[in-house]
Amino acid sequence: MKKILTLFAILAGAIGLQAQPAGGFGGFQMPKIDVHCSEKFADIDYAGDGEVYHQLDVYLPRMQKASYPVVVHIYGSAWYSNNSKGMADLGTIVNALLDAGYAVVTPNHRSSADAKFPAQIQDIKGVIRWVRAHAAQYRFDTSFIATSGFSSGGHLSSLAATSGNVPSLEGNVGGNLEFSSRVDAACDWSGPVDLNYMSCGAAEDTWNHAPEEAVMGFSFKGNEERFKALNATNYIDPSDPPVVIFHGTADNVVPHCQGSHFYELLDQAGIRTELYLVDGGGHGFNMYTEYTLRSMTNFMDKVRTEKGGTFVTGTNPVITNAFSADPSAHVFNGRIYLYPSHDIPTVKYQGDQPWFCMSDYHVYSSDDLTHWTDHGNIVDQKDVPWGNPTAYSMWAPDCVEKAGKYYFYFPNAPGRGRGFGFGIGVAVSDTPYGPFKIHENTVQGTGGIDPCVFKDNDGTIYIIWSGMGLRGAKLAANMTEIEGPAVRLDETFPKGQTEGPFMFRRGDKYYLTYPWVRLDGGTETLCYAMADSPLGPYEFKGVFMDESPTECWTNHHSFVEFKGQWYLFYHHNDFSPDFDKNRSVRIDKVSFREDGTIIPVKPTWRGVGYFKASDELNIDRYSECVGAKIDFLDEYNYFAGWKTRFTQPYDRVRFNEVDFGAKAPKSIVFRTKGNGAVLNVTVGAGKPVACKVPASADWTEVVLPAKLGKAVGMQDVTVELVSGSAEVDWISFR
Ligand code: FUB
Repeated sequence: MKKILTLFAILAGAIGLQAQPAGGFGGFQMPKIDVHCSEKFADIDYAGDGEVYHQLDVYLPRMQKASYPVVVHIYGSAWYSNNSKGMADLGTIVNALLDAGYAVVTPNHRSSADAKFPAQIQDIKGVIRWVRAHAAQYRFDTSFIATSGFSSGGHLSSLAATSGNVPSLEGNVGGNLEFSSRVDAACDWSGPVDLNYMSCGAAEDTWNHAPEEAVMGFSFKGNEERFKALNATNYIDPSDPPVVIFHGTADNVVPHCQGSHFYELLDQAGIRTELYLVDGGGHGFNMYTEYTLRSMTNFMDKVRTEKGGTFVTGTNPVITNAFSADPSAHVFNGRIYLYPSHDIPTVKYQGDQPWFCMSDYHVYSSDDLTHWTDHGNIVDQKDVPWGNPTAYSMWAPDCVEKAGKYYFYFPNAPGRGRGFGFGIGVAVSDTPYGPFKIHENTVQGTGGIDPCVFKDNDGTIYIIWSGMGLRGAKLAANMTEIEGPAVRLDETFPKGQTEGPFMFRRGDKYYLTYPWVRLDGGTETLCYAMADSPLGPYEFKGVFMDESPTECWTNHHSFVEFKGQWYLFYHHNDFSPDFDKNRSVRIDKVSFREDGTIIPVKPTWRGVGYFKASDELNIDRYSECVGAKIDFLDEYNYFAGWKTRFTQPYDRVRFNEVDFGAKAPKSIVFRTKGNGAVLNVTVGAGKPVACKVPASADWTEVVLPAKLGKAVGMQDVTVELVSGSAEVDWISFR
């Protein structure tokens, strides 16, 4: 930190440092910023000592959730300010985090005039413990707490990450010592992380160390060893959490070698890290672009969701914890395993257009197509030996079992200097859900995108891909190369763009199914051809799913037979209506005619899941709708799902196949709001039950006694408006 920080040092000395705002440099903003929050809690005393330097603000996102993962964002000031929490980075870093669904905590901390190091990091650790201690009160989801910071805030954020197990830096600010001050991830914006390396490794240290001397309380020269205590790099060990680093190449306050140096040391220690050197970026200036801010939130999202989780969705779209596309579904050991690709908010552009952005794969599984487990990240672009670690091109994958091992095939952009276009890689595991070990080379003899791996009844495995047409070949016994020549499969098919092949067998017939754009344009349909042997010759049969009603340009699919029923997995862009490269997997039933041809499939909202009457029935995922309107529940969080708006008499939705079991329920529950309405609920062929739901400005659960006669067994449920108007999130029977 040289010129500007020196200036700060002089100013600070001149005007005294009682509650003095400084605000950071590029991150400095005037207080009148439109902060994208639903609620702000200001000036909370986290240490309980009444000092301004121990206050923090809490911002909750606009999106509605029961709890929010947390980022503690720390202002930059060369450690000179003790009161800049309301002034720095609000319109940039803080808003990006809030928009992505993170609660943001912005603390003050003691300045170098208030106290010497390690007081500053002890304050931050006190804040992290305070977050854990106050989770219920502020709706913090403490399964993920990260730090972020700019300049000296970047230093404190980085130090919080690397010093998770350093008792001498812990302190006891605010108490709460029964809670941990460890963080799950950290973000470093332009931070000085190794003050002994500010001359970037030059033989002579010519750096002006004034700010760090102020915070340490002694001069650098002659005390170089003692200064190491201040460095985030000093404490790196393999147990540290992931860190994402942003630094401008034109930073004349903190040299960008700090970012590269930190990245190298973290990487050597085996810590997940990403470095974004921003070309021409200064100390804050030109640093906060859509690309960098989204790279930060994508990194946080990735770390947070790496391990997966569980969720329930029996309707469409079926994957509700992330974007998902290109679904390849298989039954392994009696369970459905789903291998989709994973769209994320884009940082990638094709020309000027936002584009596919895909950096890893998750695998999902289910016993009933309703309760899903996300097994977490199985293959990541940073780990592919032959790939470009920042290509974001991990397109449609597939998986096949052979002799108790699972082979996962995926396309990716090759690393620089190794050719253009796509390569196809393979990773192997002892289970369908990993861990997968990535083979060091591409699958020899293939080249292109969208590998599909098909195992015939005799155990022979074929690989089919898209690369200047649809091609197929036998896979060699080693599963890492093809055996014999690749065969062009689609030469006789109608012209028009093709990709995404999926092959399956039913009886004695082989099906080659693929997305196809008709010659007169439009978005992708799904169509198919049939043959008597895997590598053809195939006869084109036609389209089995028309162009997407939501104008999602791509579609991509797989067929699987599960418990006696055939299913089609495919994708639309339900959770991203305005950007069709953030897609979502859907499932619908599929049937065949006697001659084996496919009966065209119409996309439904209802999907294929199994529901008991006592479940929350999202009737907005209807089987039939007349007049009623469907809207997103939360305009800031489409993943929250939808609601049904009943506004005119006779507005009606039907939700098929609900299991009422052996005993009729005694009441109907509505999650509803609006002006109040009478809604008729009909179960199967029973009599309509008139339900009077009261007016309510907020979402309320209303339990109404109901005589439901013979509402037993599998029944369809219809809800129809009689009078008034109401919004319904879900209904249920008790
Ligand atoms: O997901 C990226 C690409 O979009 C796939 O590889 C294609 O099949 C299309 O779905």
